[in-house]
Amino acid sequence: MDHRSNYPSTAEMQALDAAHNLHPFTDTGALNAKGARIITSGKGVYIHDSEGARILDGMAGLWCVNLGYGRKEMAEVAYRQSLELPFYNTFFQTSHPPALQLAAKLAEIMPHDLNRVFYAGSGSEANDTNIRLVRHYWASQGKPEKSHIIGRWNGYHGSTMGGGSLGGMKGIHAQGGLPIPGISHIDQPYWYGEGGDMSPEEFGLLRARALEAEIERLGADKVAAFIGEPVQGAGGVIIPPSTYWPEIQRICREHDVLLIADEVITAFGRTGKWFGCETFGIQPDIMTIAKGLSSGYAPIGGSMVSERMCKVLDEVGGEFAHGYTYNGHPVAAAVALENIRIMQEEKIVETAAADTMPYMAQRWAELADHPMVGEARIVGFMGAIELTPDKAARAPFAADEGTVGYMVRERCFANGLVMRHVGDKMIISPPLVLNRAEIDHFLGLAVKSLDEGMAKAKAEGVFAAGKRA
Ligand code: PXG
Repeated sequence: MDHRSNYPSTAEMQALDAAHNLHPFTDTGALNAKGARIITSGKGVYIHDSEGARILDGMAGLWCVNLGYGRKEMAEVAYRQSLELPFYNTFFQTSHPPALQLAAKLAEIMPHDLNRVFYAGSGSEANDTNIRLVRHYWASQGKPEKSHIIGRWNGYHGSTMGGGSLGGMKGIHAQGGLPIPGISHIDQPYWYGEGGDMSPEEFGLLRARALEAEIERLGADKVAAFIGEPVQGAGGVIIPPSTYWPEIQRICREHDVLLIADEVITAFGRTGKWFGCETFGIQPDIMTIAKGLSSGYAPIGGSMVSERMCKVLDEVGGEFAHGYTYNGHPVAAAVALENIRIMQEEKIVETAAADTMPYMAQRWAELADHPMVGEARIVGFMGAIELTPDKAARAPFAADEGTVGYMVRERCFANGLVMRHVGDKMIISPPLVLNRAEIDHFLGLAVKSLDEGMAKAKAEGVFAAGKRA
């Protein structure tokens, strides 16, 4: 099939895009001067652009196309459900088969007692639900002042008023009056960048205990919940030291603070188990899901809520005055259900965990030998490399953060590989169906792009080391 045949020319599409489409997290003026790259189709782990280039998608879209592109069954389910019942709400004492069947399936596959779902259309919406839900939970028990929520600097929980406030991205807080009141942030468990001379294990404990200090500062009777991603994704694939999560869990339990695991990225196989909580031994009270829930084929997210919390809410919560038109949208729910069916039947997580993820881990580790790589870390299919001009010192570049990362990203894109940069970290999150041959292809392109990026950084005089902030 000619992927370009049904569309106007690239230049025409870029002109329409520039005139009318405001892009997320983008300097629109700068993008319009250059023109967006137009992605027209996808198959397996590859995407195609309007010029006919084939690109290995090392980011699974945006951390979400776990199943890979082009699965017919997914399209057929969406088609059939659209004919049968394209929409109905679940507000006024009604339900419908896709919403209730997906809810039951989720309860079946979720760890411990995360048995009930409050649907949303996205991860941001689900985290906004979480803010209201945990506050409602404590208020229903006569503790309205137990409402403060603690997140982490460089955490990402979406970009709505609530999600952006829970997250600790300073660039987001700087626009639009965030964070909203009643939310504060502690430092992240980022050993490579902030661990100094400590061992990762010592550092993990130190950063976990920052939560205890913050709870004590505020008073446990004022703190509703802590929220964290098992592995920070948008912050640059920060894999916490092994000591971190057990200590966070202990602190939450001892101070009666709810634990929200934001698994928008880590759920549905990303870390090698079905849920990041299983990889890291976390038992959250609430789990945020989205992205891999439908492999990105339809927009859907949700909050998984523990049976323990729901029993309390059933008894004393009354009406929870919250909901979205598209709660449990029938087409999106049917697509998500089909996604889980395929993942289970084809044992996609189990196969990746047993074969391709360990192979990728071995190949990824080889990147640490590259002269510009200070660390190569990976869990499941979620990895990062730290670019540095001085490996031994784990030094940053003297140039503005992201200058060299962007150069490598540009070389990747030109070479047919999507590998993102977050500052001077390169990050990956490929579809879970990536096979061994594709991993070899991936690594070949990554090394080529690193070599070319390093040559460019040297040629432009930005390879020098700077000081850590
Ligand atoms: N929580 C986490 C952990 C996320 O990664 C959200 C919530 C928000 O989900 P929605 O569906 O509202 O986008 C996310 C989303 C990036 C990037 O730059 C990451 C996300 C979204 C956009 C960009 O890596 N993650």
